[in-house]
Amino acid sequence: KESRAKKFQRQHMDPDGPSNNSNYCNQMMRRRNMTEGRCKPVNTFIHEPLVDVQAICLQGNITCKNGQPNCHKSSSSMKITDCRVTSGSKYPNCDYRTSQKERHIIVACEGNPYVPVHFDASV
Ligand code: T3P
Repeated sequence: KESRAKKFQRQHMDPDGPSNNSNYCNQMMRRRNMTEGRCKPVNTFIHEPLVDVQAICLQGNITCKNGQPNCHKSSSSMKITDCRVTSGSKYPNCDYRTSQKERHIIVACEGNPYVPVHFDASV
């Protein structure tokens, strides 16, 4: 079974991206298997080295949106792409808007090694 850490990497890591095109989210959301069963409504890809994203877990704890204490905010801003399903999108034809941003990101970390398992927010 896919570990939570590997699932985070599949859903959120794209260190070599972004390809500078408006179809990025349509392609990547399908390629990373987030359009099976339903169109995942919101998903962020991070364009930074994995080690730099893993290092966010060393930052001080903050409270996650769900009230758990295991969230951590990046000390620097990171290159990200937000994918948001369009209002006209109809499963199984998942249609996404692609927006590139530079933001601090907040991730939840778990386990030993203590690594990112959930993307909480960008700020
Ligand atoms: P996951 O827990 O698999 O990382 O909050 C529900 C999902 O939406 C969650 O999936 C994270 C994802 N999400 C993003 O990827 N980017 C965002 O900016 C927000 C708010 C949520």
